Amino acid sequence: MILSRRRLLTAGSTAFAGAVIGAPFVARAQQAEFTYKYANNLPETHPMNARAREMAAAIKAETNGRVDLQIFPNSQLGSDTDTLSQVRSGGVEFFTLSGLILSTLVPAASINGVGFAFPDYDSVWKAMDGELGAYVRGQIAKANLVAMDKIWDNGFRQTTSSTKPINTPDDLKGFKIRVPVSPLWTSMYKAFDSAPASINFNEVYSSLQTKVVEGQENPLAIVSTAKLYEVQKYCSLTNHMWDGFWFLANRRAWERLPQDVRTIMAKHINAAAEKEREDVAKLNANLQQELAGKGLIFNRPEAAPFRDKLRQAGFYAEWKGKYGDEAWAILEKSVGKLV
Ligand code: X2X
Repeated sequence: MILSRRRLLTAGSTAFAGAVIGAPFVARAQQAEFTYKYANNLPETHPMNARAREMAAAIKAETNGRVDLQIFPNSQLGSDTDTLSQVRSGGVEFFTLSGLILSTLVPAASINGVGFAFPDYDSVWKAMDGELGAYVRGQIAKANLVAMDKIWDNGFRQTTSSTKPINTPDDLKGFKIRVPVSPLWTSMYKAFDSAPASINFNEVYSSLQTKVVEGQENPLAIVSTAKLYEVQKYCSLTNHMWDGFWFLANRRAWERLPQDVRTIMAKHINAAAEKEREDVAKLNANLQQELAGKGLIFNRPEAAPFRDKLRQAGFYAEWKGKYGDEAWAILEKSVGKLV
């Protein structure tokens, strides 16, 4: 059958129209229903941001594009102190923050950072995924923030210096050390008769470079990814504190999300936390050789003299009084008697 040119064009246009109208609507890149900001203070190369990027992609996929979680690493939206204000006001919807810095708002949140308390990762996760973590999340909820169930890992903190290794508590006397903005950090180094300077992380590298401070303390994964080895000479494996990051949500922003979206997001955020923990523990266990290759000189001091000095200075008794008997009892269940 020979179709006239007119018939073909008519048929073609009808077919085309049918194809467009009848075919399932091919979604343009669907505009997200919820575009939320997640801020953190770590370098893009830190496992936290690698896992966060995976997490954001998984959330977008499982919500069919309804949620676009935008990641702002490296204190891009402001210092920790600024960003804590923003997550409280809703300027950002999510923020990962050390409980020790959060303690400026939620005092109990620093309890996992009590000096020389946790001996190893087994005791850390038993506490933070158990009774102590639940207690702290309950306290955080009273500040109108939501903390996801799984805390992210920062690691056991080590002491770096441009002037000398730290072998004994006496080496900390007069030591000009940067500490994050947190009453517990300041209190601990004052108990060692050091000279602690409270500085947000985004100013640490320059403070070390200009010798405003001699040293700082952080897990090896941070010393490496923030390139602190470029401005430090010694690294003393003091293991003086375990520190983590609560994945915090602004309550109003979190509750604006439909329940099914919240369930999907919480699942992927907590799964990312558990993968990040594995990454960080591996990094912290294997980085010493790499950092020594970059010039850092390592030593491993005994912990007992430091713990004895804190006890003699009344540090543990002071913080037992600040946290209260209930919280302190939960901590000692995990780490043994401290006072
Ligand atoms: O500020 C620090 O030292 C850091 C990056 O470890 C924290 O966020 C607590």
